[in-house]
Amino acid sequence: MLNDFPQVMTIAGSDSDGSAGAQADLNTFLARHVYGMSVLTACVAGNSYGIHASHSLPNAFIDTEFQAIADDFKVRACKTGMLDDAAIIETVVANLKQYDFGPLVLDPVIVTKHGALLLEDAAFETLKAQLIPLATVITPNFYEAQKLTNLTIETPSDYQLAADQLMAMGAKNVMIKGQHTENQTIISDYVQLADGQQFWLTEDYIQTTHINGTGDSLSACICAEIAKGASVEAAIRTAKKFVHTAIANPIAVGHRFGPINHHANF
Ligand code: PXL
Repeated sequence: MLNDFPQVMTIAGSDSDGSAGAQADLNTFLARHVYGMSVLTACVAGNSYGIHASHSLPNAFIDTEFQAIADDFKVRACKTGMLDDAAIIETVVANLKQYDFGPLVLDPVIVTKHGALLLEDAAFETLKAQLIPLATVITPNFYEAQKLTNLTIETPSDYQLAADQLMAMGAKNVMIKGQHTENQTIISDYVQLADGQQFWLTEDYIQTTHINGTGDSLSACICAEIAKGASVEAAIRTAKKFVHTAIANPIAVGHRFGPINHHANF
């Protein structure tokens, strides 16, 4: 066998309700026609009401997950999601340096939209110093970009400043997902690329409670497109549209904050 079907890997937490984390990533990989694998870092007991418990997996086991994939598969691109603590970040960094898993899309997951912490405070410095330098693309939301740069982001030039800082930390390309404030009918994300391009991606804002897994799916889609040979710019543009379609066509699942709809993209 040539092992040449496009293969990707997510390094993320499992979310039991299927709306976010590794489950959202794998749904996205399927929808984008790549073969998806997962290195699980943690298991979260969650549903549409929120997160009820979370346990990280042992570092030695995470090491073995990486090794099992590296020994057998040809991963063309990978992404990170929930990493939980500094020791897990160090394990992930060591494995990314040991093996060639292709370009890394780093989704710096810190806290869920509903306030649950997915990365310990003490892990920020490790994330900045060790993982960001390995990132081909970093996709913070507005809140995560502020936490990582210590900036207050309000104006378009604040977004640019934050992206400059993330690039100075070593990220090659940056997409900062914009804030949505009340009465805003559009939502814009800021993109700054290694080749110097800077642009905004804008879509209509959709009023819905079904947005779980949005950031996970966006970064997973960028990862999938890069694995198939797309440029970073094309991958980011495709991912923005992919997520918009999945939000614009909600499915009735759960009672409260539901998932985006990956089926809408088949
Ligand atoms: O969407 C952020 C996220 C990432 N990873 C896991 C999660 C969540 C949100 O609930 O549970 C495992």
